Amino acid sequence: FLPNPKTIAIVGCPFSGGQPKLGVDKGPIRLVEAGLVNQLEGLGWKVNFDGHHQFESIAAENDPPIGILKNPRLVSRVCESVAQAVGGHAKNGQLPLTLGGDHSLAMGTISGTLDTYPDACVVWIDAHADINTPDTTDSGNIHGMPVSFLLGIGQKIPEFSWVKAALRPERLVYIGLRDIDAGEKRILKENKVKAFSMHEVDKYGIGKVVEMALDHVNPNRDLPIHLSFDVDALDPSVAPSTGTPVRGGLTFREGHYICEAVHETGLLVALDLMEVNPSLADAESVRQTVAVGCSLVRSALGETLL
Ligand code: HAR
Ligand code: MN
Ligand code: MN
Ligand code: MN
Repeated sequence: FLPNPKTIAIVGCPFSGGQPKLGVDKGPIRLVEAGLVNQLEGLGWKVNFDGHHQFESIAAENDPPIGILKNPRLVSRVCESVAQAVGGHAKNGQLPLTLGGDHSLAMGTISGTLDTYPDACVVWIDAHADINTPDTTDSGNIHGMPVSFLLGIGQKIPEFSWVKAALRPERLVYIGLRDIDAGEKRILKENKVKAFSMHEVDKYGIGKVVEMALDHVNPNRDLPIHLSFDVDALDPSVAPSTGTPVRGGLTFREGHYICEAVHETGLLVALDLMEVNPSLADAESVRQTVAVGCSLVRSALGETLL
């Protein structure tokens, strides 16, 4: 899908408004400081990075909760601007790499991808399904909800009317789930969304799980792929610096294998790396989490072991 010379557009999104913990807005800055641009150039990509996005200008000064949704206008406007950035880069034939920031941002990134590639499928790697609706959320944190907005399920909030319900449930697959709310379990069943939890990773092994996941969303291996990777999919021993760690996660190799296998399809058109929070845990844990974030991105963009 991508023209030569192959170009990555880094969309740095220092944003934390989809959840309450400060510091996740520093994730993209730390990932770039760790040398990500040079690393991707080393893989043969041209890298377009013109600085992190500035969301201060769209900060809503008066943003009371809607229902229990926190920072709703801010999240909506930031995601709308991210959708435009991602969509613009994709339409220019570049591969948008969005660095979060919290996972509410994927409402924007996936909207931008689907606006450019309406047939794209989404591979969502996460401990969480992020599919609560405004009716089912217990926390009111919008980072637990972006998928429901993309699918167009649940109560409609006028402030989010720009989000097209462009994602079809059969074009979505999860890997790594292990912390799903009761309401989310019901939504997954009702909409027949395919999900491979850690149980299936244990049972079949990661190689088979990725094959089954791609067979579901991309049976002929001809549709564009958007890979949205929440670093908390990894086990907390591998990626400790994240806001909602859940034990029993993907190993270092399982996480990388997913990225390598998606790269091997040749179908990747957009990539998100989300929820790195350099303010959580000690300095060595932060270094480790930032390093694994960079290395997942490199694997998805062509780094091989041999
Ligand atoms: N399901 C819970 C909620 O809706 C927790 C969501 C935590 N989400 C993330 N993103 N860290 O995957 O609040
Ligand atoms: Mn840009
Ligand atoms: Mn997530
Ligand atoms: Mn998560």
